[in-house]
Amino acid sequence: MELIKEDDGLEPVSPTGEYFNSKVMSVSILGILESEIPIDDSQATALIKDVFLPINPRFSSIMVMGKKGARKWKKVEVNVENHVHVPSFSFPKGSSSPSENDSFLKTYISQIAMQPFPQGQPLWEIHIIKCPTSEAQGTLIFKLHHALGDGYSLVGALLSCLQRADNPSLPITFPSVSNFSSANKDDRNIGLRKVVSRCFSPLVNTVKDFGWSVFKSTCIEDDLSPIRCGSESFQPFLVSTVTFSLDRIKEIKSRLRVTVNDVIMGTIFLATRMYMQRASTNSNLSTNSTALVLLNTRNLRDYKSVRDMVRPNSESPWGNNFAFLHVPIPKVKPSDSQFSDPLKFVHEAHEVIKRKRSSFGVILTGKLLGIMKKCRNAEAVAKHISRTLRNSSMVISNVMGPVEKLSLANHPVKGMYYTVAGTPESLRITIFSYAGNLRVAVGAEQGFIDSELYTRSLVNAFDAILRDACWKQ
Ligand SMILES: *[C@@H]1O[C@H](CO)[C@@H](O)[C@H](O)[C@H]1NC(C)=O
Ligand SMILES: *[C@@H]1O[C@H](CO)[C@@H](O)[C@H](O)[C@H]1NC(C)=O
Ligand SMILES: *[C@@H]1O[C@H](CO)[C@@H](O)[C@H](O)[C@H]1NC(C)=O
Ligand SMILES: *[C@@H]1O[C@H](CO)[C@@H](O)[C@H](O)[C@H]1NC(C)=O
Ligand SMILES: CC(=O)N[C@H]1CO[C@H](CO)[C@@H](O)[C@@H]1O
Repeated sequence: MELIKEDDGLEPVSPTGEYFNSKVMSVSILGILESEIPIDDSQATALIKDVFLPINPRFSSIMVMGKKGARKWKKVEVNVENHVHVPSFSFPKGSSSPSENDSFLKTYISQIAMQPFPQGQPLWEIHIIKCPTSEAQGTLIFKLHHALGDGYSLVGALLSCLQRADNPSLPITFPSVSNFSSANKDDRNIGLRKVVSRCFSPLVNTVKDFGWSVFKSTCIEDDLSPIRCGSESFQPFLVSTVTFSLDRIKEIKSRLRVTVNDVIMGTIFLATRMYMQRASTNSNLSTNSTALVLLNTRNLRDYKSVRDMVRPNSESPWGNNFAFLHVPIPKVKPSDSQFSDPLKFVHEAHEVIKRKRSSFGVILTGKLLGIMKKCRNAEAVAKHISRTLRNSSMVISNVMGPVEKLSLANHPVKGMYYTVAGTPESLRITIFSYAGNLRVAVGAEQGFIDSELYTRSLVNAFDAILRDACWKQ
C-alpha cells in the first residue's frame, strides 16, 4: 500500500473497510445481473463515467496509508478501460449446448472471485459476458471490494444505475422491512406496557448471546461435517442459484405466523441437514453446526434509508454496518432420517432469530470489534473475523432488492443475485429479492461440496415445507 505523508482532508477508511482489506482477508461482493436481451456494450464507458463513478468518491479512490498508519481514501484519475473486462471465448462451432455455456459462466465467476484486485487502482471491476446461458442472453458482473461499502450501500449504488423497466421516471421501491422480518403488523407498534415487560428479556438474552458469540469465536469450533472440512486455505467455489416465488413464501409465512426470513432460514436449515444425509451415508445429523447470519445493522432500523442513500448529496450514512449472529442448525435424531417434521426447522429458526434479534448482542459484537481494534489493531480484528468464519459451518446473508422489474441502459434485467468472495468458509448462501422472486445463491467449495446436490436439497426442502404448511390439513 502506498505511503503518503500529507493526509489532511482525506476521507478515513471505516474500521470495517480496514478489516475487509487486510492481510488475512480481502473480501469482495460480486453482483450479477442477467439481461433479457444480448448485451450491447457500446455505451458502457460513457455510462460508467457519467453514472457509476459520480455515485461515490470511493469508486475513484485508492486506499493509502496515511500518518500514524491510518488508512485513507485518496482520489485518483480512473482509467475506465482497466476496469471493464469483456472476455472472449470460443466454442467449437455448432457444438455448444446451454449447459456448456452455463458452466463457462460458473467457471468464469469462480475465477474472478479468486483473483485479487490489481494494486494502485480503485477497487471495482465490471465484467460483460456476452455468452448466452440458459438463464439469460447476457450477464453483467460487478465486482466490488467490500471495503467500499456494505451490501446495502453497494446495492444502492448499483440500483442508481438502473431504471424501472415499466417507466424509467418512476422511483424504484423496496419491500417494507416489516413485511420481511415481523410476523404481524402489531410488532411495529408495541405499546408502552409491552416495552416495559420486554425490557427484562432482552437483557438476559444479550448476556447469553454476547457470551455465546465471544465464546464461539475464541473457544469452540463446529464439528467437521459434509459442509465443513476445516481447511485453512482459501479454496475456489462454484455458484449455483435457485429461485423461489415470494408469493409462495408469503403463503407459508401467513399459515405459520412467522416471518419471510424465518421461512427462508428454515428452508436452508432443512436443506443443509438433507444435504448432509445425502452427501455421505451414515452422516451424523446431530453435529454441532452453526450458521453465521450476517445482519446489516441498518436492518434494525428502516430500509428506506437506501432510497435516500442513492440520492446524490444524501445525508444518510454510506458505509459498512454489519454484525453477525450465530444460529445453531437444528439437529435431527438418527431415528428421524425421513425428516418427518419439516416445519420444525421453520419454527426453530423463528424462535432463535426472534430471541437473538430482540437482544443487543448484535450491537455488542460490533462494539467488541471496535474495542479490539483500539487495543490491538485492525489486523487482529480481521484475524478474529476470519477465525469466526472458519469455525462456523456456513455463512448466510440477505439483501432486499427492488419490487419492480428494472432495466440497465435499455437492457431489461431478468434476474439478479450476488455472492461474496474472499472469505474462508466452505458454504456461503446469499439471498436477494427481486421482482417477486427470491434468488438464493449457493457458493460451494469446489471439490468438497456438491453444489448441484445442495441446490436440489434446497428445492426439496422448500417443497416439503410448502406441502406441510399449506396443503396438509
Ligand atoms: C453458447 O455461446 C456461444 C458463444 O456466444 C453461442 O454462439 C451459442 O449460441 C451459445 N449456445 C447456446 C445454446 O445458447
Ligand atoms: C407488504 O405486505 C402487504 C400485505 O401482504 C402488501 O399489501 C404490501 O404491498 C406489502 N408492501 C410491500 C412494500 O411489499
Ligand atoms: C454426532 O455428533 C454429536 C455432536 O458432536 C455427538 O455428540 C454424537 O456422539 C455424534 N453421534 C455419532 C453417532 O457419532
Ligand atoms: C455440542 O453442543 C452441545 C450444546 O449444544 C454441547 O453440550 C456439546 O459439548 C457440543 N459438542 C461438541 C463436540 O462441541
Ligand atoms: C479452522 C480454524 O480456524 N479453527 C479455529 C477455531 O477456533 C480455535 C480456537 O480459537 C482455533 O484454535 C482454531 O484454529
